[in-house]
Amino acid sequence: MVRLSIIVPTKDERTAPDVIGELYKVFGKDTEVIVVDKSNDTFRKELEKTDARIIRQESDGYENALMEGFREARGDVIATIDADGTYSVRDLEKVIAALSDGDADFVSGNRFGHLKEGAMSASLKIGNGFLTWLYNVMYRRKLHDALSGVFAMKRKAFESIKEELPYRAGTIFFEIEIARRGWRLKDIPITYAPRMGSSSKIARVKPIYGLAMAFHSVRYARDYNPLLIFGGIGIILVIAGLVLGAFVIGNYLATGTLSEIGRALIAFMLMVLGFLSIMTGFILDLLLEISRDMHRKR
Ligand SMILES: Nc1nc2c(ncn2[C@@H]2O[C@H](COP(=O)(O)OP(=O)(O)O)[C@@H](O)[C@H]2O)c(=O)[nH]1
Ligand SMILES: [Mg+2]
Repeated sequence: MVRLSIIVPTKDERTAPDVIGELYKVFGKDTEVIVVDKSNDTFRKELEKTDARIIRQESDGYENALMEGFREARGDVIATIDADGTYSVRDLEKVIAALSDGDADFVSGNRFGHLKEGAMSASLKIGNGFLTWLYNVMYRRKLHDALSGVFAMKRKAFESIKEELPYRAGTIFFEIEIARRGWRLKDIPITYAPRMGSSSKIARVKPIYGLAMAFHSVRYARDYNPLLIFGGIGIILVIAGLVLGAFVIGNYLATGTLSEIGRALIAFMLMVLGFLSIMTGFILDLLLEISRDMHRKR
């Protein structure tokens, strides 16, 4: 019986064979290590010298790479670690151990726990912080780092998202899908070291990748947390309507004539739309709650 499967996504990483060697050293020879490889021939040859099973990735991107590896995994626990040498295998061991605490079905490593000097630029820190905050608000979670390259989950949690088609949201793709199905997520502090030798492979332009992540976080929360989305939009519309309305009334009181019919109509419309949006949020929230309840009872 395979108890643990570790998926290693790699794209031209010089450090990959060392990471794989370390995995066998820490977890033992019987561990299932699956490398999902998008490298050129030079790097491929080095990978083939290791004991890991290598899957050649035909699709693109980190998310597809992990999904392909996870689908092949046979372990009761399914985990991943990046091949770029920025994470420690000992930390992956801690993350996997934390799965047995009984309070989470998905555990990731929080890189802000022990962030080494030069491991993350100031702008990436801000970007990661914002995306983690957004994720937490949308999915009502309490992660400290939503974009870790080290995480582990129970097989039953993965089975529930197995058929999902990955979208470009990095680790957040997995965290969104896991959260939407009601599993418990947490993270524990780990060490994150600077990348040595080569630059990031995950996206051509990281700010655009970040925007895609933010978009997906909100997009999928619409089905998960409609009250927050529709309620938030509704409140903004109502406030805009009230401000415009106050302006029209102020003018009327000052001049004694109602000269701004157009503005008054727009203010009224904004408030009605806002009110409808809030009501939509409540109704969708209620329907979602009912459907979750039925799901639970089945
Ligand atoms: N198979 C595969 N691996 C990838 C791809 N993009 C990135 N990786 C690997 O995924 C891990 C994380 O990527 P990295 O460039 O370090 O992202 P960063 O840490 O966010 O800068 C590394 O081991 C990369 O080699 C891809 O398209 N396919
Ligand atoms: Mg990296």
